[in-house]
Amino acid sequence: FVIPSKKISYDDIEQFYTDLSSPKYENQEFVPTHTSFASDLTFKNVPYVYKNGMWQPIEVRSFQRTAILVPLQGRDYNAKVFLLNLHAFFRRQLLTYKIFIIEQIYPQNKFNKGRLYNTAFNYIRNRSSLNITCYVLHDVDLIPDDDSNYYTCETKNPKHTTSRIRQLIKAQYVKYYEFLIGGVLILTYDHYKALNGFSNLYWGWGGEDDDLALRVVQQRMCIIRPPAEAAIYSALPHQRGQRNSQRFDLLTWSTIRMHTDGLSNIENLTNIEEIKVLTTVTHLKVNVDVINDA
Ligand code: BGN
Repeated sequence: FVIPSKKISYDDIEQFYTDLSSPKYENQEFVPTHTSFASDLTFKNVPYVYKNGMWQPIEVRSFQRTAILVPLQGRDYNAKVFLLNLHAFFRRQLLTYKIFIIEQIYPQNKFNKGRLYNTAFNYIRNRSSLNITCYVLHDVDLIPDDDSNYYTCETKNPKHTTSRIRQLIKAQYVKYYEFLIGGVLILTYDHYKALNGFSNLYWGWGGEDDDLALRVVQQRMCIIRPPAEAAIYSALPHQRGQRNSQRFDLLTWSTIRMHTDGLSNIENLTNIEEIKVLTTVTHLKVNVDVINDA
C-alpha cells in the first residue's frame, strides 16, 4: 500500500498548474516531482488558459467541452495523484476541460456513486454557460496509461475505456469482463438522460455500474471501446470499500425500475452543501441522503 511520501495539498496542485499555464513555461518539458506514480508525466507544455471556468489550449480549438466527474469518499490521497496526472494527460490531448470532484460527506453512509453522478449532472446542466458537450465518469483510482485513449464523446454510443487494468505494484494488465462499463465511461448528456442516469439505490461497493449496463441494453444502445492497446490503466492502491450485499437482488429488477429510479428523481434525495471552486478542480460536497440525515 503506497501513498505518496510528500503530502500534497489541493493548494499545491492549484499552484503547480497555475504556474504551468504561465507563458514563461512555453515549450518546456515537464516532469512533476511530487509523484512517483504515472506512466509518463512529461508533456510538451502547450500554453493553456483558464477561461470562463474551463482549461483550454490557446492555440487550437478543441472539438468538445469536457467535464470530468470524479466521485469520492475518503480517498484524498488518490484524488491528489489523480489530479496531477490527469491534468497533464488532458493537456497532452488538447482538451478543453473542467474537473469536478463530487465528494460524499457524512461517513455514516456507505458510498453511493450513482447519487453522486446524478447530482453532478444536474449541477452542471444548471450551469449552461459552461456549455459542456461531453462527460467523463471517472474512478479516482484509475490513471490512463496510453495517450491515444482519447477522452472524446461519440455521438451515437457511450464509450467505455477501461478494458485492462494493472495494479501498480503487480504491473500485469488484467482484462475485465466484456459487460463491465465501470471505471471510466465517456458519454453525452443525451445518452445519460436516455438511461435515466444511475440507479439511486446502490449503497456500498459493487453493482451500480452493472445496473447501468443493463439500462444500456434496455435502451438498445451499444458500448464502444478504444483499441485494446489504448484502453489500459494503472490502478492506484487504496483501502477496500464496503461491499453492497444487496447488489444481486437490486440487479434482478434493474430495468423494471429504470424510468423511475435515477436522474429523474435525484432532486429531493441529495443536496450540495458546499462548493469550492479552484481552477484545478471544482469540489462539490454532497449530502447523499437528505431524507435520513439530520
Ligand atoms: C464486479 C462488480 C462491479 C465492479 C467490477 C470490477 C458486482 C455485481 C455482481 C453481479 N459487480 O464484480 O461493480 O465494477 O466487479 O471491479 O459486484
